[in-house]
Amino acid sequence: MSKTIPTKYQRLIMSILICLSLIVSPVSAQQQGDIGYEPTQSNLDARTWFQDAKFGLFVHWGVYSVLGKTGAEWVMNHDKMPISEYEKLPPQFNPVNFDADEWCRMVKDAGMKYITITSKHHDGFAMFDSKVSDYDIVDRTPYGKDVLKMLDEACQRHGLKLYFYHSQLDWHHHDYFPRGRTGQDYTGRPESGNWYAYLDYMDGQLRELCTNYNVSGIWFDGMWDKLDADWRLGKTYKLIHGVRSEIMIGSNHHVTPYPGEDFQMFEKGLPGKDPFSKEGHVSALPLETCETISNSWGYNKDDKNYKSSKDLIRYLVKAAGNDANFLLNVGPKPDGTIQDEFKVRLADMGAWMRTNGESIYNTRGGPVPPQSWGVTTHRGNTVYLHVLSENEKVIAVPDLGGKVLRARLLNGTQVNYMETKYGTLFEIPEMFADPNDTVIVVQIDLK
Ligand code: FHN
Repeated sequence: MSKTIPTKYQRLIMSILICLSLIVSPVSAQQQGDIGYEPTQSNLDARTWFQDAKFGLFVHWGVYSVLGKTGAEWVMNHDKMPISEYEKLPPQFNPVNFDADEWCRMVKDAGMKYITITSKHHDGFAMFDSKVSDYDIVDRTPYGKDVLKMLDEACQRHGLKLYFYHSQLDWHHHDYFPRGRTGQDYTGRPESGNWYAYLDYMDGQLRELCTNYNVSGIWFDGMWDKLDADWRLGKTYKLIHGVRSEIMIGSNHHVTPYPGEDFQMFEKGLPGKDPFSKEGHVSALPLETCETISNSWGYNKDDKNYKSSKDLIRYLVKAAGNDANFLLNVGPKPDGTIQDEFKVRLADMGAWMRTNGESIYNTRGGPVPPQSWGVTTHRGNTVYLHVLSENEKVIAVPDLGGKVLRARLLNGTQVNYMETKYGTLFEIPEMFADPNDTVIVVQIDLK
């Protein structure tokens, strides 16, 4: 019932297939990732922790928040701002109200276990104290402090794990050349550059992030800008795992994971059903789906399209029912605070998780695939039926993998059921139905 890491045999087959593909593929071996990668036990343990954690906060925060307008973190490309214009933003970025402990308290109250925050987005601006560039928060803003270091220390105080979103795509660096689909002529960069010098620069910042911070994973994004380029993934992935093998690597490239990647993410959709996947392939790696509360990742004061707390709770439940984590995003304001519309929804999710978290945390998806009435999660011989369709009186559940021994609600209320040769019928206790998600706890006698 639980998702398995590919066996050595499966990995060997995968490596052979990748090597065969290199014979016909012009892209270098490096592009194919860290061929022959074998996760260490500490990395496998990190994957298990991640899968048990289920729920995290995504944070898109950068100098673009100063404008806080349509385009948000894409405003440079959206408004075709030349670098000379965009570089007027860092001197205006002064998040004097940033309180890392307050963020961590909000995250824990929401029932989240980790934070994934932008160390560098496509604009190329480093939200940490980098020594390989002065285009960073310490050297270019009046605030002058390393917010990632402050957040790292707060996460350790509050028992949260920290992951960094790092953009491989860079609209500022002159050596990001040839250009990809974005960050074209408007930036004012010369029509020349040394691509491998850019990758060395990117690897230099990744080494800083993996060495100087207690980071648990790197969430790459932006390869899609020029997917056929030689991204030298093997070297980068070896660098990261060489610092600490348990640092998990994921990349939002929307194609089948490459060797060296430790988890697979999906954006704005459940695994294999998101609008971006080119191959729709769901791997055997730990899975995560990410979504916004409004329609914007970065701060956009004009975006009032907030999803309801109910929809967000159900998204978390459906993610768990698809064996995936839910990474829910906020875009902090330029002063370092998080808007009330986001905080109230996170608080609502935390209240629901305090009552129902047993059916989410430390579970895996299934045993039955998503149904018309909802999804299931399980832990050992306990199966949780998440009834999402409202006003159901009875639901029919296919084979649960064993005889049903008893069924109840999380509040202990007995649930009547009848086993048939087609599966089991469960009666929903009407007075205790939860419009967000009615959870039925089923103990089964594992065959
Ligand atoms: O271009 C980025 C976007 O700004 C945001 O970071 C999302 C989050 O997953 N990823 C890319 C769009 O697919």
